[in-house]
Amino acid sequence: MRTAPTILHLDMDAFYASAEQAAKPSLRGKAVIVGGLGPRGVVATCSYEARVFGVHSAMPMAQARRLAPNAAYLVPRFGLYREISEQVMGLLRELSPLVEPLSLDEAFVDLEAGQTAWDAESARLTGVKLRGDIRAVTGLTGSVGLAASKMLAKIASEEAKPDGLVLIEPGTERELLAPMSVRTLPGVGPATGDHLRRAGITTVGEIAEAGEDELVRLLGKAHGVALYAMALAHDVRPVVAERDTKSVSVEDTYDVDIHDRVRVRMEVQRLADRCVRRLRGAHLSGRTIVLKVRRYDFSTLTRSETLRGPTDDPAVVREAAARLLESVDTTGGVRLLGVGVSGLADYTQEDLFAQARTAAAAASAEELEQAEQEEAEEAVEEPVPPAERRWHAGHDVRHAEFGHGWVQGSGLGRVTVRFETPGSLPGRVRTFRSDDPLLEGAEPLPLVERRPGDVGSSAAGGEG
Ligand code: DCP
Ligand code: MG
Repeated sequence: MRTAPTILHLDMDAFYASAEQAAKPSLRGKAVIVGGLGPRGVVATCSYEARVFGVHSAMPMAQARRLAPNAAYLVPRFGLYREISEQVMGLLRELSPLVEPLSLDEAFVDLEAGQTAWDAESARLTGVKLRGDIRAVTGLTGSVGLAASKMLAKIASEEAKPDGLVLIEPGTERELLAPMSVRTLPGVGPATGDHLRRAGITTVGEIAEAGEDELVRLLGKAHGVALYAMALAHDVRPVVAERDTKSVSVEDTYDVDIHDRVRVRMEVQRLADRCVRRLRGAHLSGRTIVLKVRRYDFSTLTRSETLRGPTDDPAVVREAAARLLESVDTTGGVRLLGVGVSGLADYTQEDLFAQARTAAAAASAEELEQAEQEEAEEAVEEPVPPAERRWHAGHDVRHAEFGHGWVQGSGLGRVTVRFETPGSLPGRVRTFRSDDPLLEGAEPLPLVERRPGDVGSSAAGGEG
């Protein structure tokens, strides 16, 4: 294990909720809850102001409404969060080639590998500067943990929350871990926690005292040995940069859950086409088609089908993805879909597929181009025709007379809009008929105004 605290873990604070507060001045300092607002919706996250009422991620929305009836309830805007995430990951990649993203708002960085830190002091300075840069570029706060291992760096950032930095000096790890709950350790969920508690073990220190043999008796060889090592703060897992290409995949998260089965099928076809374009772009073909579905309640399924040989034929990938979809129940709504191809070969076995390529398959190349065209057009068009437009709480709108705002609520043929922007003072509310022709959907505005020469302008285009 290394001897300097040069592994950094970053985790943005109340990520989706903070982004919404930054976008909507009237919500700053207030309880904000982001998630599915339908009858079976769950909380994605909430602001720290809402957490004092006991609201937390993955809680049923109905329960959150009972606990915090006066909070602002918003539908997530994944496009916005993804953009912010890219800015943040760009800043991390300026620190090191070894950046391991764990989710949109969380990543490990090996500072030593980037030569941006070599001891406690340089690591702390790098962490402080990073937090400042994140603030300047995104307008949001992130918490930083620094330690000599991934496990401790993550524990440190958790301790630092919200809006802080904690550095764990190498050598102090065991002392620090000892009084903490066993649940702090990675891989200890409710079941293992209960199991240990029945054996009288509730803290990390008690695991260390119990000894490896006892842990193995309690939890079996693999889990016991691993847990004992973690209790002693032994963790030599390296920071791994985004993996070498073992698969090519594309996915989309939807701002609003898709309930309509026909629409789900259409999206899967579109993703299959996009995936094949990527595959062809990289001069690859693959044997295994993978479908990924995340449902309204965050349960995530993957289904796969392996073909006899590798393909880069859009018709074949589409058909396989469609078949896989038929085995997945999507009635509660779908928030993410993905299509991937793995089992890659770096050539196309044209001859193998020669027999399979029918006139239809030949035509599909054309269709593919057409789909591409359509996708490009879609980007500039209103996604939903005005006649059947639905107003989603939290989404941006533009009124021809009153300017930019966001939907505060809607129903009974009315929509209430608050007119404010990230840089404005808290704005006023006005109510319109939901078919008001002067009102239209709008794209999110940047949270921080960009000026040429800002750190942001280099980060925005940053890549690994
Ligand atoms: N998220 C989600 N559903 C969950 C957990 C998280 O949709 N069950 C989303 C919303 C979060 C984001 O992922 O904003 C990041 O998750 P975190 O666990 O890091 O939670 P936050 O960033 O919201 O809060 P914290 O300050 O505790 O990190
Ligand atoms: Mg977070």
